[in-house]
Amino acid sequence: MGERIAATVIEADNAKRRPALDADYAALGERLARRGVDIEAIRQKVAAYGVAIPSWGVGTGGTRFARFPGPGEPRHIFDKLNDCAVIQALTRATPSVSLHIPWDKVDDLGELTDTASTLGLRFDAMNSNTFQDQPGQSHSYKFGSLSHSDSATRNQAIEHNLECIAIGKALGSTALTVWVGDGSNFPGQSHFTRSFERYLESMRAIYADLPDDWRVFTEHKIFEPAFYSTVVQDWGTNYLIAQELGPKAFCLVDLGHHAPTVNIEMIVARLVQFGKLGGFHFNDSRYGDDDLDTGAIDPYRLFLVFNELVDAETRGAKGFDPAHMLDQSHNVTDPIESLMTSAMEVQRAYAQALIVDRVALAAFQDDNDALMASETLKQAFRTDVEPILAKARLDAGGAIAPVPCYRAAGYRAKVAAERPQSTSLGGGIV
Ligand code: LRH
Ligand code: MN
Ligand code: MN
Repeated sequence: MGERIAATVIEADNAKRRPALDADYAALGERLARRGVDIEAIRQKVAAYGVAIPSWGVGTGGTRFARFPGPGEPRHIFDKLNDCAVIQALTRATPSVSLHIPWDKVDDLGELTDTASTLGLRFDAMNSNTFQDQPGQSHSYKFGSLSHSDSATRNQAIEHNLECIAIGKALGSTALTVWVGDGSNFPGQSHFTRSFERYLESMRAIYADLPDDWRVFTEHKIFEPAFYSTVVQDWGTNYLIAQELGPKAFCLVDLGHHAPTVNIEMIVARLVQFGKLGGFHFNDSRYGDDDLDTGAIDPYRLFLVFNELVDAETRGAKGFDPAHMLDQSHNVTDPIESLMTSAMEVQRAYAQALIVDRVALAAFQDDNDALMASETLKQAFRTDVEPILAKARLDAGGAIAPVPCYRAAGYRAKVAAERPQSTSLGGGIV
């Protein structure tokens, strides 16, 4: 298709909003200056920040019960890349895409690389998939993959991960994310120790194939699809995996993969402290792995996670270089609008964390002044940093207000005319 979002639409929409933004930015700049914060320094950091879009996020997801496909759903990886390019054009916060194999059919790697570079997109971590059976597959993952009791099934799962690395190498990716659905539904169904030993042995084979400049991220999840036990259930097991495998192995924290009351920001701090925080799958949830839009339910928790990240960045924590990705699934919204909103929420949490008065916070912590320590965080969280985000987008050629601008551009209607209505109604997406 021709121009995805006409530059003239962005310019016209920005022109309307520019006077208000300039006034708001100046007012916020004054307010922050009174707190000793230089707004320009914050804007530069925000402008340099990026979060990867999951290729699977631009389609409509579903629940275990149903899927309600939206208009203009991407048909293949090239449509998905176009949608990702729209998100990046408007938000300037999402320069890369995280692929999922074999959900993304990548037959022509040259064409894929060319398309991505024409669209100005890079490839982030590769995601493997051994939690579903694919047509023609020799061995079923019904009872597990990398930890399966049958070695031929484990080997098939290992081979798939090696293929993901090979594809990623051709695309310029430098990381592999491994999440397995392995686990059990009944007490006694599987032997905890033996299945974890088998998982580790399989992961060692994958690790051995990692190029020198690659990292592997293992992703834990407390439950689902297995409902009694999962092999990689929590950050403790995840940390053990990273320790066992070696220096290129790190833990990935998906915000939806913990028990509802778990203190995720503290897990982040622990993994940072021991040099094993690999990255994030950002999303939000209320009950389980809800995969709701990032910051939709508990933006304060997202801020507290970023508070730990900025703390680590500020004190130059050793080996600190986490990957940032979204991982969400959309049932009732236009996925492009949801992903844009989520990318901006992540950026907002980052900006708010950047303006925390860390000197004051440390002093309150040393004095055991619980109330003022908490208020110091709250002061940053309550600050409306939107003008900083909007200015960063504007300066980079993006939209001051991405969602209204996207609607004004009529992109969804245009692609709906080109892409046949999806008829896939089944549920079962993770
Ligand atoms: C599992 C998960 C994992 C998968 C993705 C589709 O719940 O978070 O990251 O790859 O969902
Ligand atoms: Mn995930
Ligand atoms: Mn998940």
